[in-house]
Amino acid sequence: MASKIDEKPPAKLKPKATPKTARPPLYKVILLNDDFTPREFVVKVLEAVFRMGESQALSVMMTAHRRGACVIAVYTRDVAETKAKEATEMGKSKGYPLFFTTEPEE
Ligand code: TYC
Repeated sequence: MASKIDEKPPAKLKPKATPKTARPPLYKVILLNDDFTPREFVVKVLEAVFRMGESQALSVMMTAHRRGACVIAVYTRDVAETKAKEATEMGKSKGYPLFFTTEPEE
């Protein structure tokens, strides 16, 4: 009777070209400052589209206001682009130049 000890070790598997653990590339959504969109409206958009609480939305809006831009969140490419477009559209529908862009994360 063959004992466990005599069994051949499992054949080595070829490593996959893309390992199972690979994560999809992520994209930042960035809020750009402008001189016309009312602060309260920017806060509303951040709450509605990016599910922020009021205090986080206020602090993100003020960072963009003071520094010119603020990274809001990181998502897969599709989600980042959809949210940036939706948020930009909310401003556009009110005649504001509010703008959200996306950029790949390093
Ligand atoms: N700078 C705008 C104002 O003073 C407010 C604002 C803040 C607009 C952040 C855009 O991303 C922005 N009314």
